[in-house]
Amino acid sequence: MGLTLTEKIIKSHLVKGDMTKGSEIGIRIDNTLTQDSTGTMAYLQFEALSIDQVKTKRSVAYIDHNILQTGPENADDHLYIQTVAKKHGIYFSKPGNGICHQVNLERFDVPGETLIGSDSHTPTAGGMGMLAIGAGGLDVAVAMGGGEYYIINPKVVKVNLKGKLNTMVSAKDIILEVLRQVTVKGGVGKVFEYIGEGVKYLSIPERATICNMGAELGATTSIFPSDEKTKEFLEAQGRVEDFKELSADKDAVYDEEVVINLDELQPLVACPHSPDKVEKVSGIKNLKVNQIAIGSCTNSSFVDLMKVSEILKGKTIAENVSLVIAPGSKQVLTMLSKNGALANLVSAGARILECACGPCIGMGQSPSTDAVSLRTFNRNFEGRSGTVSAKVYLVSPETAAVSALTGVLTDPREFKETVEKIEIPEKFLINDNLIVSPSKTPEDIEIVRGPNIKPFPKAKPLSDDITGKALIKVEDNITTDHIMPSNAKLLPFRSNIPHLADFCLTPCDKDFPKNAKENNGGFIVAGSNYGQGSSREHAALAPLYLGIKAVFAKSFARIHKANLINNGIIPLVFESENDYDKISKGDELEINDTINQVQTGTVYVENISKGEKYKMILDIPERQKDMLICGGKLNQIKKSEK
Ligand code: MIC
Ligand code: SF4
Repeated sequence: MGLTLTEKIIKSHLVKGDMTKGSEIGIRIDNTLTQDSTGTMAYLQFEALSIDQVKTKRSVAYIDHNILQTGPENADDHLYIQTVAKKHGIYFSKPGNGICHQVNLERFDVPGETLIGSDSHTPTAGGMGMLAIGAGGLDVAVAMGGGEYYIINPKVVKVNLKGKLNTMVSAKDIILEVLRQVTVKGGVGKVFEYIGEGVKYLSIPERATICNMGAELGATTSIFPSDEKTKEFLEAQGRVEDFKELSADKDAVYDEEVVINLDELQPLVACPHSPDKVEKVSGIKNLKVNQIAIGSCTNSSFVDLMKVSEILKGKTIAENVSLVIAPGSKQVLTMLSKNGALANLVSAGARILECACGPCIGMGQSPSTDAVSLRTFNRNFEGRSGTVSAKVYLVSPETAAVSALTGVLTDPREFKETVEKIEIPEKFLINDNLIVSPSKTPEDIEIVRGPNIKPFPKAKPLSDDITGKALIKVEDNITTDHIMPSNAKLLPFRSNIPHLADFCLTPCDKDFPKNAKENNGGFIVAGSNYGQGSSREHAALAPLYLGIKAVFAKSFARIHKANLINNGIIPLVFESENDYDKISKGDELEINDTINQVQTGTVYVENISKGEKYKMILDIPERQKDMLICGGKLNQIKKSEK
């Protein structure tokens, strides 16, 4: 029986476990990446491991998220990351060089290798035929130290791309269609492997767009084969030696299949407030638009922005629209400025932003009250833009550019002028002068720590009797943006958990932090897909700081669940979803004989206030059960070193 591409890469990197589907496996990690908003924590944790030099083939630290410098905090964190990187063998991509996933694609991704990153959109590298997975900072720290990375051996879904896209329909519409079919929770425990005749028409940045937004499916990752297009791209990036042809075996067996007829695909839009609320652009009439934002790690490549420039050339954006554009990298911005495309954008009325995440993570450009904002990004969770009442719609660059001209959401196929087909250039402009190499004399490097860098909270070994109140009860699909909001005011405190904790879960209940502190911690009760979205460990560290001992949910998102366990918080799943309805906020709850119960994988929770008992499931491997008993990953590592 043949293997899928996913299975081939896993097999060649397997260090723990076997290829049984659904069982836990440990894989060797060739590459890591971090960005600044999760990076400070990841490097503090790396330092706690006391390892001198990283043991990966390549590790890169990016500055791309926390780029607004309205006080010293972000700049201090940049300096900390720059010095810690230089000392420990890590490449450092300076602010201005671009968004981690875009730059990694251009300069570092290698087909067939593994990558984990402290960012949920790390799967972008799947466009290059890499097995690339988003993880919590601590898992990345351990991988930098040479430790394996653990996942549940995923199911592999074949996404069969039939036919060829029509003009003005693009890669973004493909992933929106996958999201429409599969939903934001349909991808948990799966890898989406793209095959079919449509693949050969998609360039690497287009494939990267699809894999990037595959994160919104809750998937482990997404991947494309490495073929002629991959070779062309690597050649144009001056690194053809990294090319290796890779594909699934002809007789590979897939666990599921999704079919997309590209010829029939239309421009799509994800409506507020979820990436899977997908509709046809042509079906939404007269939606007046206030803001349009083009960029983010999903759609900020050279090809994307060239298409936008072609559409805007010689025109002016509508009076009611504010258009902001953030190129994905210095390479993209330099090329646009050399070939004149930048002039087209600026003279049409675009406001050009730094090559960084920017508005995607609420770092400036928050829309006006109740505004409609069209974005080429990947997430439209409520409030993420920095304006709670804003309605964010996710679209392709073509839809965004045409709508910028009309001022209403417009099907780009209505744009009747000929837009030149944009191919990737034969040679990209290569200049790595903003990538700082690690030091050859690391002992001479002093790590600079600003006053904002506070020690992170550490979990304690599991106690046998846990009591506390149900401090909050939340519904389905609570995102990490709810649990640990991120915006221009809070992002500077990513290395200061005591400060952040005062905002934990406040979009759901503004008194949650106060309540948690007054009650000495307690429990969180949640619906399904709890913790979807980002990889930010802060969504576990802030609850840990507030004394949260366990979360009871109908189901969990993959990265958040791992982050909770890494930090000693027990993620329990209701055996019967009806029990969710029975618990009320404020109920006194108790878990007895916790250590034994954790070991068995079935945990009974007593509701003292109501005289009831609920059966909960802890469906995790032995390694993670032991981790909970030790009080998190760092304690487990310390124990194993004794
Ligand atoms: C995001 O898109 O939410 C982020 C910001 O890139 C996060 C990381 C973070 O919270 O810092 C992610 O996706 O992992
Ligand atoms: Fe940055 Fe947005 Fe991409 Fe996250 S999703 S890495 S914030 S551009």
